[in-house]
Amino acid sequence: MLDSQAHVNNNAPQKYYSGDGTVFLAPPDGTTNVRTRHWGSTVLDSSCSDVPSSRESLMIITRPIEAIIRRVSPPQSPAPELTQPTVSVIIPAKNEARNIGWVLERIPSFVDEVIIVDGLSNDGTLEIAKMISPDVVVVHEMQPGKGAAVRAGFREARGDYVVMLDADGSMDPAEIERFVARLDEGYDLVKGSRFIDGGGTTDMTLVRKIGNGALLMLSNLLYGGRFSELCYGYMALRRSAIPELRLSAVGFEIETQIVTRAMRSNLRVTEVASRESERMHGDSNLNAVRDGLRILRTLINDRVLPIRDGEPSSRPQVDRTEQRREAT
Ligand SMILES: Nc1nc2c(ncn2[C@@H]2O[C@H](COP(=O)(O)OP(=O)(O)OP(=O)(O)O)[C@@H](O)[C@H]2O)c(=O)[nH]1
Ligand SMILES: [Mg+2]
Repeated sequence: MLDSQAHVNNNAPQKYYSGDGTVFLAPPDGTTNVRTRHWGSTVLDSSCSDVPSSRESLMIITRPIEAIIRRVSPPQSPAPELTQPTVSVIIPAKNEARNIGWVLERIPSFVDEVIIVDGLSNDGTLEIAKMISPDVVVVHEMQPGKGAAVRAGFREARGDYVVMLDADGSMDPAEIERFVARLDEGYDLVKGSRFIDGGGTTDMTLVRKIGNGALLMLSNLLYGGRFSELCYGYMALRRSAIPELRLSAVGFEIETQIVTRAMRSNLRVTEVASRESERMHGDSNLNAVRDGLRILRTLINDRVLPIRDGEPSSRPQVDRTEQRREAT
């Protein structure tokens, strides 16, 4: 992931540049990677004192001019945040013992919190998860359904950003970085898409493709979006935007409801390319007809009915140990 290293200085943090322009900071003791990001072409990294002097001279001249321009022009994008937004990852899991290890091992090191929302698994999913990531937060959700699990995870998440992905090994956790990068740009909701350049899927039958396409067309028609994807569970949101969505979905219609409610609330929504593989092991929990109908009902209801607050599905038990970053 890190493709080059620059500016080694014993007293200052070490900077690493990733392929997408992200800057990583490693403290001098080398304990962990603390990520900073590029804001446009400016690197917000005041702690590093190794900027070339010719650049410094140029900045002395251009800074006052930039300040004047900033004062007279309206803000184009949110002001850069001074502290690094924290990232929570939510993973709904029901009997994913043979897949969860693969997922957890690939969670990027900049993620602050990983929450597994367990749906009464009886195959050792949690034991394996704890063995691989002892600091994982476990939410025990009694109510069946992916939607109930995702909502329980949202309630428990503490990060500024919340990313959701599946536990079956069909979504690559390395992609989290590109979702987070779009939230950094100011978007409230970032949807993974298998149908834009760079995306793809090997996990969709013809029936599912037709159903997904039809539901997508209806969704764009009803909500005025121009999206390429509807029923895909790799997404990232600003946590501050979640209460506005007033989510109530219980099953696989949760992803659709996140989109319909975001559109109704005029949130800033975008898509990023994502590649979906087949689930690694085990059986799907999705039933194309039953869940397709639930998605259709959600699309129509959310357009015509007033939105009511979603009730917490149950009172899930939560096992929380130390934060991920502290434990590394
Ligand atoms: N906690 C919880 N998680 C669930 C439940 N149903 C599904 N999940 C999880 O939600 C994610 C998506 O479910 P899948 O069965 O993979 O559904 P899908 O991806 O549409 O179907 P496939 O493409 O066949 O894998 C997986 O991580 C499941 O373990 C549930 O009732 N409770
Ligand atoms: Mg799956």
